[in-house]
Amino acid sequence: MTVEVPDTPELRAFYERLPDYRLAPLWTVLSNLITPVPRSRSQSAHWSYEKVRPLIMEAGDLITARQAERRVLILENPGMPGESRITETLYAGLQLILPGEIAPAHRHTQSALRFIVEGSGAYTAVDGEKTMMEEGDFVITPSWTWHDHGNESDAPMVWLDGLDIPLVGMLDASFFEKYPDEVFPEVRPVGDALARYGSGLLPIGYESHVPTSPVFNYPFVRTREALERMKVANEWDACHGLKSKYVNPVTGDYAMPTMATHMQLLPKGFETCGYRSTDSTVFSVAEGHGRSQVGDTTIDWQKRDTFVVPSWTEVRHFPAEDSYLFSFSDRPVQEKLGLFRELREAK
Ligand code: 1HN
Repeated sequence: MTVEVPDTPELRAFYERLPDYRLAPLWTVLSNLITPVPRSRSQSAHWSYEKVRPLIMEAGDLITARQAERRVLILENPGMPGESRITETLYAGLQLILPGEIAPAHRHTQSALRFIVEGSGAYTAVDGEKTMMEEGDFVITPSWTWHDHGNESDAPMVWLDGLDIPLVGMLDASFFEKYPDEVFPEVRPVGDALARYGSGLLPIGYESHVPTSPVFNYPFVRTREALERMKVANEWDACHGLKSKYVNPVTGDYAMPTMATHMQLLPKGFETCGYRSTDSTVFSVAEGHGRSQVGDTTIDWQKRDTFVVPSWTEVRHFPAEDSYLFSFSDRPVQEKLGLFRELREAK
């Protein structure tokens, strides 16, 4: 039974008196506050790397990494222009670091992930440990860790940044500090974390006191090798192909507390079934090309492109060749709060 909210002169006069008391009627806004299904402000959107790369390089001519602190072009969801967000809860951007440049050390409570889109051999340092980055690597800077980036190679490097900025903003929990020097002192050798924590081993007595994985680079060569080996079993998920989550080896949980990260392999000619979930998801094409149907929008994607699928919008993928898709979303948060829902098309 639907009852219309009445609109009378008496009610209108009543509403006008309420703001003086810092009050407002619920019944005029209730249907917008509590919707029967997610009514996402996010829209599906696609950033072709071919189209945005010239603008990123132009930014490289106009401002240095040092001047900008981070030289990034933000990927703004067209449903929320000016809000520096790609989904309701997440920020994304494409960051450029040119040969010889340094992006100075700082730390913040927002967690950050990097997915390397172009280039080879630049580094990110986290709390004094460098990791060299290659295309397709997934790199983490955990909340409140000192981090700086540098490019000691002879070519530009571009990566996709994913941060939980809007989520942390919503919780009013943002803290930020600059390190007094440009770079944080190097205290451990390159590769230490991966050897120590990412080799199917953990040092005896090791206890983690943070919710983020101690492995802060998941190299694409390893991820790809794992999925290529799994591929021979031919056990494809109808909606996802072969999709694996990046895990924290200490807990088996997602690698980051606020953002889920996955790599999926879709074989050439596979057509995924319709899938929707409450976690708006950002995809970056690590390899291959194809098409995705996102609600009413068709997206033709290629290697290095980024696209976003809003909450509760049906997605289907049609890879034209064997394709690797990296993706991230706020799924861990939703799961921990008991909010995550998904729906697979009945076949
Ligand atoms: C940040 O620290 C990085 O460290 C990138 O590379 C993007 C966007 C907003 C705030 C901090 C980085 C960022 C950021």
